[in-house]
Amino acid sequence: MKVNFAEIVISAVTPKQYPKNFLPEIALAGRSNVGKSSFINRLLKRKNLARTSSKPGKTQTLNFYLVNELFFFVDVPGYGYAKVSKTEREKWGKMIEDYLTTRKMVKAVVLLVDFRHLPTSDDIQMANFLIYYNIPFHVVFTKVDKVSKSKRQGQLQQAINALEIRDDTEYTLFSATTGEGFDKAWQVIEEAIKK
Ligand SMILES: Nc1nc2c(ncn2[C@@H]2O[C@H](COP(=O)(O)OP(=O)(O)O)[C@@H](O)[C@H]2O)c(=O)[nH]1
Ligand SMILES: [Mg+2]
Repeated sequence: MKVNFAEIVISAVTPKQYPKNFLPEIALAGRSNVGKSSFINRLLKRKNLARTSSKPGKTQTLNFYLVNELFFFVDVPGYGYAKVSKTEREKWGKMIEDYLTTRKMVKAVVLLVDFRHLPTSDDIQMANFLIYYNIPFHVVFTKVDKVSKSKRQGQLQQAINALEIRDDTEYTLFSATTGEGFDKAWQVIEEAIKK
């Protein structure tokens, strides 16, 4: 997709603030620091549209990025961020769950998983949640530039086993640094927003 226009429309803290133009939404889920913002920036060829950080972010908002007046990327930051209170975490968890299970415009979830490590219990929980609610999802393994080519096949098999996703679940090996996986990721997204 040729991106002519990309802009953050709202950082929503309550469902009332979700956009009302009802375009397809691609939700990006993953632990904080997994590379969600970097994924968005790389795909949209913008340096800093989505703010990246080396520190795990504590912004608990749903960030809606409008692309070409055609669809939204929705950055769902924050799970696995331990430094917020339990109440905060529960409130946030509920907001994500409600969004993903009730929002009709969500065409697919991109579940980002750090390829340098095995999936965490948070990642596994998220995958289970998506499977349980029958929400279509695609796994994007991030930071693959950090894993040598010779280790990738083994790492991939272990990660897929750990996530307990079906063998035919689609995935992309992605690097925001090198651009690996760029075409595949776009292909998946374009497919999803047509549905
Ligand atoms: N080597 C490498 N680092 C990455 C990649 N993607 C993100 N990072 C780094 O990981 C950190 C967190 O990235 P960010 O996009 O802010 O993660 P978010 O919290 O999920 O939005 C930043 O320091 C990024 O530069 C990647 O593909 N390769
Ligand atoms: Mg981010």
